[in-house]
Amino acid sequence: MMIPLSEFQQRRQQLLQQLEATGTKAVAVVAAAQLQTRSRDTEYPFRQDSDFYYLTGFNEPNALLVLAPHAEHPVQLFCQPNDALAETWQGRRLGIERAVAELGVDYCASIDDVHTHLIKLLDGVERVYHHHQHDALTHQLHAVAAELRTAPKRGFQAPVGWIDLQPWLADMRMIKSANELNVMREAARISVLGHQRAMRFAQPNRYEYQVAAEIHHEFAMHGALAPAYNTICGSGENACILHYTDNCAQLQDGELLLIDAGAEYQGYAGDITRTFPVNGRFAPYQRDLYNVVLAAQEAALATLKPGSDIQTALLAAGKALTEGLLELGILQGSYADLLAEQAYRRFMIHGLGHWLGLDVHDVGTYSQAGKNRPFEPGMVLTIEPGVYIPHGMTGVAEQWHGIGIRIEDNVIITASGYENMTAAAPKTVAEIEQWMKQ
Ligand SMILES: [Mn+2]
Repeated sequence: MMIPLSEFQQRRQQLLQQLEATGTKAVAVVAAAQLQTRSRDTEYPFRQDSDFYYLTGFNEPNALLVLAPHAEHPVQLFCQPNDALAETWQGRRLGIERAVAELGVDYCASIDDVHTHLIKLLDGVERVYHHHQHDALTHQLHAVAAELRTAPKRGFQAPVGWIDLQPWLADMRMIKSANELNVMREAARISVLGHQRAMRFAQPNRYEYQVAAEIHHEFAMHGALAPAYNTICGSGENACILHYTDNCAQLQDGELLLIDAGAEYQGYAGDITRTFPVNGRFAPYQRDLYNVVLAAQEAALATLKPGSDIQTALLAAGKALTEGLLELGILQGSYADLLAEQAYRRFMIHGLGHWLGLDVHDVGTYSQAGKNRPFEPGMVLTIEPGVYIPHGMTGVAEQWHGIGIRIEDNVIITASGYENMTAAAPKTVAEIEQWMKQ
């Protein structure tokens, strides 16, 4: 399961056409990610820039893609040349010749010579589209422009328009192709396996990081080399810390364990959350609150279809949460008032979901012309309501304190509704207890 070369070429063609459609002489420049130091001379595992990967499928640092519709070679890549000694130390490189053949670009040269090439490529260009948030690239392009500006007598003309490329790529990446959806189904499938394994493994006295290690092992055994983001294994009150990644506590009998973990497969993210009892059996009060969150998730999921939007899903989830929390006495008052003042928001401070793709919190706008962006087939998002009641929360009976529950699935908007890619991860109380008994 892979994105074929033709699809990467098609994406570059689309960008070339958009550049031409500006009616100006315009180029786009996209940089690869750089290695990040972890400690002294060791680095974090390399993760490619998502936009660069989306356009190239190329997984090396120190590379630059230039799209120049007016140039003799409209698609140009600059990358690390083959170097026997460097490759012996640091790893294999694709190299110049193979880059042309395997990545399907029109022209490739060494990244060491990129400045000279950029002088030629940017001379006489009116607009440069690039990622404004990439400081190193911005700096590099401005240095090229500065040089062009100093030599008008040689006929050089520096670009005058510097435009952020990110919105174009965000729009492209938002609607997933059939190939992307297949890769994402695989990321989802592997993510489900990780959660299933965690449920089998968890028991009192084991540690949160040991549960995380089980999940990562399962990911690797199914071809996902890394998690898509730092795995969250929060037992007891740790579940109330939304981005808890310490994962250092020992699991206690009687607590719930919240796991938010997803595999990265071929660059695409899975992002599942499940909450289950460490000892395999929900206490009655835990089950009751769990079912409130589950009902909210199901209510939100039921609204998903083309033309609807995330606000509609949130409204449905909010109603279910208000109803459920009122029934349990966690909220008190009239349903209508509580709903109107969004009283449930005290227990769920985060959003209901987010776009999902190459980035776990994927690119793409959530509103359009001041309105929520309507769903279209091929959009992928998470639906993840939660309830969190940390210790000391005033106005809530003490039996609820120290409990955090979130349930998250990954869905594709289809022509008629939605497809839940992560439905196989045990989710109802009965499914979870059954699974954990095995
Ligand atoms: Mn998420």
